[in-house]
Amino acid sequence: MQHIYRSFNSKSIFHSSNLLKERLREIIPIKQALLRDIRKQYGQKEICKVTVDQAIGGMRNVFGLFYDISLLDSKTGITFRDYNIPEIQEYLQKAKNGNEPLPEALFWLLLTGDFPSDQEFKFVQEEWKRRGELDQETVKFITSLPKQLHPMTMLSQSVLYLQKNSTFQQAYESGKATKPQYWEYYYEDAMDLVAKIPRVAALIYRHKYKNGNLISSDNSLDWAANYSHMMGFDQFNAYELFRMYLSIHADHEGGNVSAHATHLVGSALADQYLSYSAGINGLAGPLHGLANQEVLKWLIEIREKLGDKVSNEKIQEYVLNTIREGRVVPGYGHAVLRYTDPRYIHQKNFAERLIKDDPLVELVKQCYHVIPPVLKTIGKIQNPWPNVDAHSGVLLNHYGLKEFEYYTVVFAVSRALGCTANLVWARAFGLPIERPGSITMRWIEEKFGENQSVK
Ligand code: AMX
Repeated sequence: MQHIYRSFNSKSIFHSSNLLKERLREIIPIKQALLRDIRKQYGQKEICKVTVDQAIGGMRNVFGLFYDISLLDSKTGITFRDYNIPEIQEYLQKAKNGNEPLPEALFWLLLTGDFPSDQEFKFVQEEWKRRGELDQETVKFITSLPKQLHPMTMLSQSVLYLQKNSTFQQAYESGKATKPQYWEYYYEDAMDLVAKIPRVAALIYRHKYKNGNLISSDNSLDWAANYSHMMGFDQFNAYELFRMYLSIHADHEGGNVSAHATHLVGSALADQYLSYSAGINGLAGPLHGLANQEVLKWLIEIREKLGDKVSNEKIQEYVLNTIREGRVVPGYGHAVLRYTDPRYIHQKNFAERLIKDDPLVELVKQCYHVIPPVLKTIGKIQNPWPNVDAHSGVLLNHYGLKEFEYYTVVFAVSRALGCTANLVWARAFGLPIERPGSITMRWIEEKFGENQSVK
């Protein structure tokens, strides 16, 4: 417990030996000038038209958000600052004898657009160790949460509790923060929040499922491995799974519910804690991040109802029944992607490399061949292929994380990287409060109907 209780003495936020902040100080004026130029040159260009269907239908293919740190292509999937998943696996720092990218390095990439040098990578790692401890009151708050709460509810509440540490909120309230400095406070809050979030998440797990039998952090480990360790999973391959998982779920451009909710709330100058907790609440929806718990539930249900060795025909029938019952097939489909999610492929490769003879992993593999052809027969489904959530649960389950209700928390820990990095840039760019217009049925009828009274 010693590590968990030790409280952190914050240094001045303008401390000079802060490699990442120094790098941002160099880049931000350049990017600000670039954005000014872009607005000057292209500000009046039209990106796309918006139809009534799109306004009602969740704004698919309406490009109305500016989000600079990652981009999703419907065919090729996610790129983080222009690098796809195989590239980040190849170029980012890895653990000794490891194969998976380390989230510390990904965070540097998301914030700066550069792959970090070893020294820069080490800087982030050490900073997160230095900032990662939780004070005693926070530990007490988390370990007093009612155990019947969903772990995502516990996570959101814990992040809101941590808001007491927000340097931005304090500086704004005292009138000290000026607009050009906002990003610096958001940066400090991002570094604190990301450093602490694995401890918060592990405490929730041990409190809810392991009788409050807490495990101290081990600062000889990297950020992801330490999370795995504090959860109670100490095999090297479990560490590798956490490194991989926490890297590939970090960001998925700006329009998904968790990234967008964080960005939107942040646009009102709500600090990182308030904004990211809004993102967590969105991630807890079953059509978004909660799908990973739903997938495992669904797979276990198949095995319970149909036995260990399920035929392809039985799976097909099960899929059709799920749809007939008005449920979705979890882990399949996507609002943007139109092919198999590269994050799914990455996890599939991980499983093929490291996991032998796990019936649930085998079932996921079998589903990959069986489900898409069935979904293709349902005309309305735009994407019959698996998304990220179709695979992650069985991997976590394999290394001992059996409580599937908790899976979205691991997703949320990863999403902290993208959500908070984006907000640093949103403040650096001085983006305004978001306020799209909305319309009513009457407005539509009056605009397009015979009388056309709306201009
Ligand atoms: N099973 C059953 N029906 C599906 C389906 C699936 N996997 N995917 C789409 N559909 C249905 C939709 O519910 C919709 O039906 P409706 O018109 O009766 O409401 C219709 O097909 C058209 O949907 P779409 O345009 O293909 O997808 P969308 O953009 O509206 O929704 C998503 C995307 C992800 C919500 C949807 O595919 C879905 O519910 N998938 C299952 C849940 C899931 O895996 N979510 C995780 C997504 C990744 C993430 O955010 N973590």
